[in-house]
Amino acid sequence: MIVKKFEAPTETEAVLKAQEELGSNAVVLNVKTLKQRGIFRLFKKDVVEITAALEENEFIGNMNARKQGSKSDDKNAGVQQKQEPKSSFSAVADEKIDIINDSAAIEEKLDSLHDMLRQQIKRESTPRKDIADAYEELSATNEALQADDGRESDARNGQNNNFKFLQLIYNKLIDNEVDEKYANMLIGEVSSSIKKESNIDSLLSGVYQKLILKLGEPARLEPGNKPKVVLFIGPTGVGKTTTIAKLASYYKLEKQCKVAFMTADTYRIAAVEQLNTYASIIACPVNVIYSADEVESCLAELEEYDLIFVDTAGRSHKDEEQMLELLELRNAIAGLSDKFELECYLTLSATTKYKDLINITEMYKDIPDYRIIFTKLDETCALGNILNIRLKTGAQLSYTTSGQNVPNDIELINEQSIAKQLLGG
Ligand SMILES: Nc1nc2c(ncn2[C@@H]2O[C@H](COP(=O)(O)OP(=O)(O)OP(=O)(O)O)[C@@H](O)[C@H]2O)c(=O)[nH]1
Ligand SMILES: [Mg+2]
Repeated sequence: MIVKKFEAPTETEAVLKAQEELGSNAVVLNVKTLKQRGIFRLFKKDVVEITAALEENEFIGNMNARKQGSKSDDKNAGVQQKQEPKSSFSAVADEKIDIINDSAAIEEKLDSLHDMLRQQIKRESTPRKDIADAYEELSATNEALQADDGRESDARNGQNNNFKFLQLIYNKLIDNEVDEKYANMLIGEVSSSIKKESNIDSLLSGVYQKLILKLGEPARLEPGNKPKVVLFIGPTGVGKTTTIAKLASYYKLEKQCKVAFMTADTYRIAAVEQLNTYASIIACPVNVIYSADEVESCLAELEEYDLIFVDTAGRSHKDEEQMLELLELRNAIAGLSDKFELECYLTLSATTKYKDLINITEMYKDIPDYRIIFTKLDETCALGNILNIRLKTGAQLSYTTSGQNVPNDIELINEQSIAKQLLGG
């Protein structure tokens, strides 16, 4: 892989520079703003530095195409061109660095990440060693490939293999619908810490650990010292009521908590009936409220309960009036903080397009301190949006649901399993 940094006043200009030099297939691995320091900052503007990369074979192809182009130009002009000194890129290309050409072999190895990471999680006491064990084979393959060609495995070959490997991980993240911005950030962070002695094991371990850190510790619903009001908000049909039923059943039946329901979803009779059905199965009271004014009196009746789950009507994130009503409801509950704790859960479907999720979270940005539940994981195979939304909102991830069965199809978010899927799924 050819890796090079380009500087320009804006990101777009830096990307154009990279494309001019490396070709249109160049991939941006990292974007950084370089601040001017000292006295220069008064006179010079900050510049954007991008790290761009391109596969050797594509680079060689581009170089050949350019050579062809310039040869025919020369012929046409009838001018004998003096041989230009080789740029560092063509020198690299000419050397035909002995990288792992068989990217399919590495892809296959990446696919087997599941097993490797499962082993790592099982033996958490020595995670680094497990990764090395699992990837020993891949490293051996690399060495064999280099030895086969009769070439020495020098430091540059090692570096190129590392960048090639990072490129494959980058592709995996994109396949799994991680936003390009976050994939670049992640790979950029790891690539900037590459050392001479880095190898595939340490890179994979680095990316995996960064993913886990970025996904963060999952936030579990816990009964508090005061009665806790657990408010569910989110777009229509994402599974708010079903998720409430799953959590309420768990806390009532497994944890012996005193559980009650309150619903503000009076837009549809079926919605109240749906909650009543679940409530009657687990024998919990249901209070219905029609506006935020009724919150205080309604909660006064539920003071002796540990958890009061509040269902709300699905809101179109495009309807600002509905969003205001929701905010009023939330604020009315928060206003009773001397008697009740409040925990708010924004419920999102993992099947929603990222662009729509961005709009949805924009509309809920006035609701402070919400946690996120992702539903319908069973209906998608790309989990990139979980990472995207976590990084976009900074909100803690909480639960995931993966089916319609109450109470079974819910679990505390498993950041290790999500990281595994993002890398290998
Ligand atoms: N496949 C799948 N379906 C789910 C999941 N969670 C909920 N559902 C289904 O999604 C549909 C909508 O669920 P609800 O719980 O009514 O959704 P809601 O957000 O309360 O909907 P509104 O109140 O209309 O806004 C139902 O058919 C649920 O069975 C899940 O994790 N996976
Ligand atoms: Mg509902």
